[in-house]
Amino acid sequence: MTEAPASAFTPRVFSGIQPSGGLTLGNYLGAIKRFVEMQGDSFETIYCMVDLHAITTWQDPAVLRRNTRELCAGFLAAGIDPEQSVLINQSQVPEHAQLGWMFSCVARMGWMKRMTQFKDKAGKNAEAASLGLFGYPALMAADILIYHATHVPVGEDQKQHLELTRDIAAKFNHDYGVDFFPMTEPVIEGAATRVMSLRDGAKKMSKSDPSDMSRINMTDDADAIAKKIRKAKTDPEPLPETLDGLKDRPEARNLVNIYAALSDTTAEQVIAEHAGQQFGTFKPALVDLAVDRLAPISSEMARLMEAPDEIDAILARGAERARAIAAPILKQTYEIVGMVG
Ligand code: AQP
Repeated sequence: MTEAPASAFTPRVFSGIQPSGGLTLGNYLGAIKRFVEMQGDSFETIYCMVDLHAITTWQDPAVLRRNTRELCAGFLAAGIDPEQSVLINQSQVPEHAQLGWMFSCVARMGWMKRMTQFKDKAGKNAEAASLGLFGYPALMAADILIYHATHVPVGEDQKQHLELTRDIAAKFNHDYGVDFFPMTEPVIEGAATRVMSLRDGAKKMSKSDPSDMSRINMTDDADAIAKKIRKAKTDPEPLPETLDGLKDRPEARNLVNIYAALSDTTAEQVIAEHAGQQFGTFKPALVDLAVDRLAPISSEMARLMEAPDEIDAILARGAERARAIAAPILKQTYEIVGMVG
């Protein structure tokens, strides 16, 4: 477990997930499972459904509402305790967007143009992408820094945005001659910081991939999980004796990483236990493990989705607790910048 180092700032964890689709195994292993592990005495923990980020690409309102509640159900079912952690949806805490605007004025165009996720998501038609999609990382910096968060557990794909968050904090502190925003540490740890598509080992597993067979959804039942793993792209070779032997075998490496993360061990240990096995043997073992770990989460999610009022009450209470931290930080930011109020 990550220990909080001594610092002038309260050790505080913030992280978020977009309700832009159903939760995937990538979101679970790269983010939510880590969020659960960071709950405890070392940190205050704040976890967020970043609905304002989701609308950087068009969302059907009814689907967005459902996805936000389902994401909250996913957090709870995976083990986030709403008493111990503050659980919120971003739009109920307006300070995120208010600080987001300030940071849009701190971040430089040149920095934003280097963001690879914008290039990936905008694709060939960048001119038609929303201004929000381009400015997204400034709002993400605000999500984190509105709480003076010191640690942010994320998957590998968010590393560049976290570097930008530090750049924004440093420039703000420098421009106004203060030591106000912390240099947030990314926490990118575990065996599955980048879970890849089950159809293409060069592509990240993603909730918006058009192929449902490319991902395991946290709402998939045992049959769907088994079918997707059985059909996952692999190669004809058996598993090697050492991890080095997986260097040029991205699909095989991905399944080993998933196995390691689900069983709370390392890829090295998985190889040590399964060396020489064909995928005809390894895949059924992975199916059993995945069903064992994921089925309780999906059935609890389904149960929670029967009680949307309970979810809404948890989010309303979370917003109250979050605003108690965020409002004074926003007020001080305004004072530093010179707003009369
Ligand atoms: N494949 C992945 N492996 C490990 N971690 C992942 N994360 C996402 N995909 C993987 C981590 O999940 C957190 C939330 O991500 P997000 O939903 O806010 O945005 P994203 O990274 O853009 O996720 P998706 O699934 O790819 O969404 P869409 O398809 O809407 O773009 C982050 O910590 C991320 O690192």
